[in-house]
Amino acid sequence: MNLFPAMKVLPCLFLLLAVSCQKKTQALPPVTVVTEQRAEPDWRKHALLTYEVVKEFPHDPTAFSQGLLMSQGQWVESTGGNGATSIRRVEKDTGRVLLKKDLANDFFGEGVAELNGKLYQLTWQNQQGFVYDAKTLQWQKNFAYQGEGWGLTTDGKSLIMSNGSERLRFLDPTTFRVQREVTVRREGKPVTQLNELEFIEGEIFANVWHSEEILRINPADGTVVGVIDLTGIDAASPRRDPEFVLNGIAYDADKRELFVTGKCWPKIYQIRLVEKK
Ligand SMILES: [Ca+2]
Repeated sequence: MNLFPAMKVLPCLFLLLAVSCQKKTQALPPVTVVTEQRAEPDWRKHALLTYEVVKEFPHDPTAFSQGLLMSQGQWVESTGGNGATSIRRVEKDTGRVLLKKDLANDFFGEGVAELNGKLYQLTWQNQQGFVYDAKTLQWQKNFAYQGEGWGLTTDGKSLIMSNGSERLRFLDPTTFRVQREVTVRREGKPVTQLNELEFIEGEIFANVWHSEEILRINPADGTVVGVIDLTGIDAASPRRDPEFVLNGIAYDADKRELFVTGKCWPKIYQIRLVEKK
């Protein structure tokens, strides 16, 4: 029996054990867990809110606003009307149109959302939506859906769509399949005519057609958790048409700035939400 190889290996084993034992007894370096706590917005505390105007921005008074969002410091707007439908990028402070794509006369534009470098635009009754490159507005493809298209936003994963009813539909942004739907209920009763949308701090803010209220909706189950009363916000502007109603919510998530406008309103208002007493 030749013990020599074992004799050679044993000291190595002892050495390894010694090292591993030493490692076990060594104090672990302190672990610093960096968690970026995003403070809850103040408005979350109140179910009934109203507004203070922080700043006014120019808005094209011929833009029949059906979808509004903030993208890299610029407005993206989808306008409606047969023969007046467009998607555009607009300079925030001046209202200057930087890029604009007009759609054919038989399309009536509706909501718009930005996700992963693409813009998604709905149409009202065409049952066709469009995908564009978000920076260049270069058209990429069409997509189909059932029923009418009204408002559109995103929670960063799904497209969230209204259709004038009390239902909000969550769509896969790649296949456009319906993932789920929620019924929006205010004090237990379904609310119809849900229009322009914006996903804000984990909630869905929704315009209601012909109303000066914005609803705050829990995306999990459709419950209305709060209401924002915007009565009179554009009262100083000349009202040329009863259809020129509040419609358009945009949010700058980095700066936590909230903006609203309406169809053919001459202004976009940056607002601060305050408790309605
Ligand atoms: Ca919006």
